Amino acid sequence: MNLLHLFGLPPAASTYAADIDFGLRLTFGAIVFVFFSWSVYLAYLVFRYRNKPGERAEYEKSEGISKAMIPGLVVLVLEMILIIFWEIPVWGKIKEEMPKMGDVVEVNVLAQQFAWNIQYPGPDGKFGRREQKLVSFSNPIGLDYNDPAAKDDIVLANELHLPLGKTALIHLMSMDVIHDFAVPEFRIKQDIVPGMDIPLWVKPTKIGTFDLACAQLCGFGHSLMVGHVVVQTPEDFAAWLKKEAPAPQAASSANNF
Ligand SMILES: [Cu+2]
Repeated sequence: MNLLHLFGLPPAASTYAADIDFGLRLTFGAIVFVFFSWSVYLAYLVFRYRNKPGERAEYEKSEGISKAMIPGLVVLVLEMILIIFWEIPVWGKIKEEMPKMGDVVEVNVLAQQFAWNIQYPGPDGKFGRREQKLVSFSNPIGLDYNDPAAKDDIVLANELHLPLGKTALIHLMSMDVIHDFAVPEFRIKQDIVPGMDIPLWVKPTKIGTFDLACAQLCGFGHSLMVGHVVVQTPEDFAAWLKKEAPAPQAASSANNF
């Protein structure tokens, strides 16, 4: 039986999911080991130094490192090794090494109370200008259709499509309060802070539909803020993009709102 299922982890569907899972298992294993060895040691001490007739407690001043501190120091050293040689490199890979522009799928994710707005730049590869005063029911992200770059943009609600095996660069932005982009299968959880464009990359490794949840209590409808991530083959993704592309006249009529 796969131990991961015991921990209730969902299937892993991104290139760095295995690194995160390794960390989870290592941390869990280490905690189990420390807990049981400490319990045995504690039981031994309770028995060894139990109250006996005619014996009084002794207190001695310890200077420097005493023997009793050794287990704590061992744990400290192991934690330092874990942080320096595992956590920092993995964190750096995920959060600092942003993919090079060019062969990536770029998409804007604009979170709002209580929905996920998804914006693809369209064939021109450029996101259209957005302006807050243009936000309306029919134009939830305030896209400025006078901007030529906006004409072919694709705007969707609660459905993020990504191609399999291709790096996606996701720009996380909020239109109101702090939200959090969480896709458990990708092992991603990233806060979205108003006024910031927070880049996040992911390379999906599994075809499927995964939940996109808001992991930051963001208001009354927080629990309803659920979207989906649909991972498709690159061919299906390209066909889907083509199907979703706005017709030129649709773009100009949207201008009248
Ligand atoms: Cu939210």
